[in-house]
Amino acid sequence: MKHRRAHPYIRQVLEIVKKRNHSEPIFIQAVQEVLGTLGPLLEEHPEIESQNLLERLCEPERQLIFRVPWKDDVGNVRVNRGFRTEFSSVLGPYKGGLRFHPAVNMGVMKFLGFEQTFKNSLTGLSIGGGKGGADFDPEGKSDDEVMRFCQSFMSELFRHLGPRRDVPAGDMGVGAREIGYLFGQYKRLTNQYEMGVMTGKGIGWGGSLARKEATGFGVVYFANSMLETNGLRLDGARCIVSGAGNVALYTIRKLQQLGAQVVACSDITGTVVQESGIDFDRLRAVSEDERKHVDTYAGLVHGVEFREGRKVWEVPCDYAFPCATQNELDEDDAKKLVSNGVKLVCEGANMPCTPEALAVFREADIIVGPAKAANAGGVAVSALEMQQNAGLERWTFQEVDEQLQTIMKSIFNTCVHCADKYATPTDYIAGANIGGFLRVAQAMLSFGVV
Ligand code: NDP
Ligand code: 2IT
Repeated sequence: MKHRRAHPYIRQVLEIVKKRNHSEPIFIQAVQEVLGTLGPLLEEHPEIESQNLLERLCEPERQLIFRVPWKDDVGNVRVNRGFRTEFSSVLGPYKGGLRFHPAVNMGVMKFLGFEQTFKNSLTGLSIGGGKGGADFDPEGKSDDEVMRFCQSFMSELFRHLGPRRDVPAGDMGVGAREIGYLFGQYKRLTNQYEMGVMTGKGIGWGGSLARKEATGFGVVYFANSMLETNGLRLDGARCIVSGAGNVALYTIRKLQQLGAQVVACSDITGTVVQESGIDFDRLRAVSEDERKHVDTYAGLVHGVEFREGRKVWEVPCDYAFPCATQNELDEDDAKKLVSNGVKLVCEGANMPCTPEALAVFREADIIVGPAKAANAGGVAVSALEMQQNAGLERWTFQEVDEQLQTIMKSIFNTCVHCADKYATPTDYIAGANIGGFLRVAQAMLSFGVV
């Protein structure tokens, strides 16, 4: 492995980042992972150090924290904390999803905003990086409660948004229903029908066809490029996917369309194993329509084994797709996967593998598709949604899907090119970090110290 030793400037910036963000280990993890791969650039580009680009890039442009009061169905007044990290606007308006999940805090928002900045850069499109959300738990909430929460959340956030300022979308716990309530409140407060202010909208009111499918489909397109390059195939392969939400569902869908056998998936209740292959339509209905979990799916479908509270990684497979959440795949999970013969791991979720797990994969020469490249299809199609909104256009599913494939291919080529030039040919992690960084860095240099 070339160039893994930390350069003194990188060490110095890491020390500053650790000190400044000592209560946010998850943010430090994300920064460490990126900065640890940028060393080879420093000799070729001395301006990175002389203009102190790395320290500047590790500090979000703006961070918002706000109170979100709302009333539950029995009349209690509840309070949540809302966030928006406006990380970088050098390549375009802040762009990134909103997450409603009890584990949300500023550190999580910052790690996601940081990752988003590089991811959005990799797409080649004009989108900056941001992320937001709240520590609101949608689990068990009624439709009315979710609506009131979204309205209260937007009553503060709206003043910071705009099609050329900051454009949110969905993430964990935020799908079409929430985007509808949020957009409705934005429209009411501003008295303007600004379609391009949010993405992931409903198809009838400014949404793009294929946005719902885009992240999962993109993950599989990216995996397929890695496989082809390394002389492997999806057709007939045995795959496992963690999660059963938006990204997991459409990863499963595309894997099956391309001839792979998806034998297991999971959620917070546990893992389902189905040797005959997951029944996509039933799983989609349970998860998307009914908002229920894989334990319900297991009760409905024949030939399914339900492993309560267990992770999916113990199920033997050729290729693994972590599509649930950060740090869901740790060192022990990685060792289990390797001993069961896994050949490729492609990250659908943001930062799903711990650094220790990645070290196990590196040691065992497992191909890893890094999240910021592999899951960029979602935000890429969000940018296509913005483009359609700006031009009052409506593209067919096929047109959007074709553009998605082209974008994923181009992201893969960037990763290969940068890995080849600055690391080792299959180090797609370094390739993605470097490729994403270079475009942001060049724009920052052009703008001066601002
Ligand atoms: P969803 O809320 O639709 O789904 C999340 C899924 O992960 C659910 O099935 C959830 O289960 C499961 N899950 C959450 N935590 C755990 C856990 N600790 N163990 C096992 N399962 C868990 O979110 P998305 O599918 O949208 O997002 C998934 C990941 O993909 C996130 O990391 C997100 O940031 C990332 N991502 C999403 C994009 C998008 O367009 N939506 C784009 C790019 C990345 P349960 O319902 O039981 O809690
Ligand atoms: O993590 C992500 O890339 C997303 N949640 C999608 C962001 C977006 O703006 O579509």
